[in-house]
Amino acid sequence: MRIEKSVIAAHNEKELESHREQFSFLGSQLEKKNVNTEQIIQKLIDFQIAIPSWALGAGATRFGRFSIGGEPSTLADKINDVGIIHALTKAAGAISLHIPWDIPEDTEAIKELAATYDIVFDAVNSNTFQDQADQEYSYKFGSLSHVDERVRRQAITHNLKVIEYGKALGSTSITVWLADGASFPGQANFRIALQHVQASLQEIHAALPDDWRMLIEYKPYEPNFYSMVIPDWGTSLLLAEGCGEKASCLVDLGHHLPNTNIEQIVATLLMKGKLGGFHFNDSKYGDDDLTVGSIRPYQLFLIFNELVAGIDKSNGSYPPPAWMIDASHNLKDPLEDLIQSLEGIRIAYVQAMLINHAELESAQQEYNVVVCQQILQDAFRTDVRPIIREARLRAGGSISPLDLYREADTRGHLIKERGMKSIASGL
Ligand code: PSV
Ligand code: MN
Repeated sequence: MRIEKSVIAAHNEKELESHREQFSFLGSQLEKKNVNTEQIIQKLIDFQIAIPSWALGAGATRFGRFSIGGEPSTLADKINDVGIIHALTKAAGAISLHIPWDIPEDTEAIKELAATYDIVFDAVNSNTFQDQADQEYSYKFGSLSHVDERVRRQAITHNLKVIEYGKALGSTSITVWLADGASFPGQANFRIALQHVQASLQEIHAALPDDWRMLIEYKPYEPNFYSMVIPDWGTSLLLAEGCGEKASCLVDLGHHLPNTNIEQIVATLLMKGKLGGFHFNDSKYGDDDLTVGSIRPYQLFLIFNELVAGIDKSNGSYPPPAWMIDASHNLKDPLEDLIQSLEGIRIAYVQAMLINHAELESAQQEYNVVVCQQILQDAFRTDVRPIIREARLRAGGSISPLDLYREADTRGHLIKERGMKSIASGL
């Protein structure tokens, strides 16, 4: 199923008058504060977020999985689903593949299909956290950190193969996330495990094409519960620096212990030029993979404040991080959930762009704590949704993507096409 431009235009027509009123009111309010709304809209139109190929079907907890019907069971179906999201939002012009869940059999045909939806291929992800039917050695006790050289070799070879798939698709980065670690004290030698991972990553890094990046993702626990070999941003940075120029860190919002100051981590990595990628989601306790902005929208806004400030300060010398949503959907229709996540991300981004950094910096210089807070909260409490709707409208998307998704009975059509029992590969 495709959402045709004419359907979007007809739906927009109904909403146009009310949208224009809201946008012009907000525009005049912001003008008084010297905010350049036009510039913000352009930045928003350019800001594209990748959809992970594994988040398009029903997720699961270890207690159960509830199918939603019409799930995409092939890579082509997954691209089609991202195409629907992108047609509606004009914010998701990229897909991120996880290998071997999504091995493209006919790369050219897949690329052509993606191009018809205006979708490019973002980071490719390797998977050495599960065993595959045809693999010789098990990853039960680890992969790049394993004590057995043959297991490490197998995992390195897999990563090199993932780079080859990525090259064929036009990706320019690989994300490495390791489940390696230990669930019991004494189970593993911390130093040896880290040395193995460093050496393995160096080998993968050496195989990267010139214009590629390797993004090293960290996570404090799960699936291992006592220690992970790459538990935090510090270890990720240490490994990235040990690899070289093309290696950097990937921040997944769900991969922090409760109350960690993620915005400070973001600022530090940006300062070091080592923030390479971002996985958006939201959480209350752990790696809950919930809809972006559903639990802690203020934290997301503070993170975007650091991103906007850090990237702007670099005056274009800093390649923007690879942006991706990494979520899982147990209760909602995944496409609706992803549309909500995109909205949450874009709201935080626009609010952060409202902050007058010169004013904030001078208030910081004077330790004017009250004004500092005021500047941030004034931006956070602005309802910027009319700007987001305007950006979507100008880019050819829908003013109200979620409403149109439902009115067009998109899930109903997908169920008719694919049946109730189709299952998406992934977690
Ligand atoms: C691990 O929790 C993670 O965040 C990594 O990015 C994986 O690639 C992804 O989720 C899917 O398991
Ligand atoms: Mn992730």
